[in-house]
Amino acid sequence: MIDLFDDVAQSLRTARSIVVLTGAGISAESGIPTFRDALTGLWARFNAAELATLEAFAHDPELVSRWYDQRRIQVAQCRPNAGHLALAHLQQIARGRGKSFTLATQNVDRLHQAAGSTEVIELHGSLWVWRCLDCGTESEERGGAFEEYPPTCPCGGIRRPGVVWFGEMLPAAALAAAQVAAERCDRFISVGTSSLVYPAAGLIEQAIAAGASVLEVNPHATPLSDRVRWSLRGPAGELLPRLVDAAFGSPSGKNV
Ligand code: BJW
Ligand code: ZN
Repeated sequence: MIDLFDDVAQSLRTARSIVVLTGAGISAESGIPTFRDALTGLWARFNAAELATLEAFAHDPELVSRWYDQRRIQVAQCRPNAGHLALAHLQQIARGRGKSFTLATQNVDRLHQAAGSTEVIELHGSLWVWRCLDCGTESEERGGAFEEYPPTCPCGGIRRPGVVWFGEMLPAAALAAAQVAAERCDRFISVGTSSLVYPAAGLIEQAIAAGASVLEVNPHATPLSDRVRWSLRGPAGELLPRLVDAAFGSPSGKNV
C-alpha cells in the first residue's frame, strides 16, 4: 500500500503548478511565537489580536509601536529553520523542472527571503517597513530599537509599522497575484496557518474549489482540515524537508 508521504511526494513530482501559503507556524521553530500563542513577559496582559488594529494604534501609539519594534528586534536575532529552507529548495527544483511555483506568506518576518526564497508574496506586509501617516514615506528599518515611540518622520508625522491590521485591506497587487495563482494551481500546500484569518484563508478555499489537491502541514487541525486532500500532522521544520527529499531528493543532489 502506498503510504501518505509517498502519495504526497508523487503528487509534487507530477504537479504543473504549486502554490504554498505559509503562516506563523512555519516560523515557530525559529523561535518566533505564533500569533495566537499567549504573549509573554511584559506583554502577557495584552491580546495580540487587540494590538493589531488601527484603533489600538490610534488609542495608544506608544504602546503599539513599542510592541512592533520589540518584535522587529526579536526577529532580527532569528534564523530561518529547516522548513523555510525546504521551501526555498522546493522553489528552485520546481522551477528548474518547468513547474510554476508561488510562495505567499502571511508572515511579516521575512524569514522566507532569508532562506533564499524569491518573489515571495507578502500578504500582511513586513515588520521591517515603517510608514509615515502624514507623507506616506516608507522606509526599511534594519538598525537597533527606535529612540522614541511612536517613531517620527523627518516631516514631523508619526510612523506606523508596514503591516496589515485587522479591518485593513491587503496590498491589492499581492492579494490579486496570490488569488490568480491559487485558482490556477494543481497543488496547494498550506503550512503553519490556523486558517482563521481572511482573505488569506480564502486562498485555500479557492484552490479547493478550483480542483487543486491541497496538503495541510500543521501539528493541529484547522477549520479547513476536513476539506483538504492530505493532512500531515507535525512540525513544518521536520515534515517539509522530509517531503521535499522524498519527492525530489536532498539539496546535496541525491535523486534530483
Ligand atoms: C505550526 C507549528 C509548526 C504551530 N509547524 N505549524 C470573512 C469572514 C470573517 C471575517 C473576515 C472575513 N474577511 C475579512 C474578515 C475580517 C478579518 C478576519 O479574517 N477576521 C478573522 C479573525 C475572523 N480580516 C481582515 O480584517 C483582513 N482585512 C480585510 O479583510 O479587509 C477587507 C475588509 C475590511 C473590513 C471589513 C471587512 C473586510 C486583514 C487581516 C490582517 C491580519 N493581520 C495579522 C497581523 C499582522 C501584523 C502582525 O503580525 O502583528 O496577520 S493578524 C495575524 O493573523 C497575522 C497573521 O498573519 C494572521 C494569520 O495567523 P496565522 O499565520 O495563521 O497564525 P496563527 O497563530 O493563527 O496560527 C499558527 C498555526 O501554526 C496554528 O495552526 C498552529 O497549530 C501552527 N503551528 N507550530 C507548523 N512547528
Ligand atoms: Zn512623513
